[in-house]
Amino acid sequence: MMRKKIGLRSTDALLVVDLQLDFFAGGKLAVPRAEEILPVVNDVIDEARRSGTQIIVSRDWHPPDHVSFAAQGGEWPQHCVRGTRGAEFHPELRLPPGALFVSKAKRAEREQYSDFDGTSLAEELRRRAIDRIFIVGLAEDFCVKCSAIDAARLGFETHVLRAATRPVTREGGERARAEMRAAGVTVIEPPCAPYDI
Ligand code: VGL
Ligand code: ZN
Repeated sequence: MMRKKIGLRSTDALLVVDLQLDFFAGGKLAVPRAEEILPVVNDVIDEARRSGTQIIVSRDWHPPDHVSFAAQGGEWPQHCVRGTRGAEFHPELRLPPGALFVSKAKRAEREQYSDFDGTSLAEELRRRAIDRIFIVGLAEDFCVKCSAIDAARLGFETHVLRAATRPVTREGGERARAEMRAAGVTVIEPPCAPYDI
């Protein structure tokens, strides 16, 4: 499918959030319809590569006793445990050379939904004079939302591509979009119709 171009520039960053096997069908914390975004994400990565846009790829990278896991009293099944198959990137994701990688939620005692929380990502982006961030990936109502709101608060012009993200729950997605917009994030609706979310 041909999709409309975003109009990426060399002073933009594309942030690809947590496209790891555990968040896809058959994984430990499968996000409904996550598979649908892979071709869209790959198209956006292609555009970013052609535009000289810095690509950042994040991953959820938990120790086996992370505070967010049910056995520790948290709200999630055990997922994305560092070094396990479920923590690997989806094999259809076309990971580009030159991408910057961010691993997060690595400490047992702390949850970290945002790619900016406790990382040097903001400084890395500023050092590269990046002023706009485009966010894709999973999940819209957790790591995408928290990363987008942090990015906007840190002063970046922040966009989330709705065609390239999916929420854990539909209601969570609706709330997330409202919260993101309230924080000044632009939620870009799917560029090509029909696109059934
Ligand atoms: C995420 C739930 C738990 C995410 C990570 O990447 O959005 N969601 N851990
Ligand atoms: Zn997690």
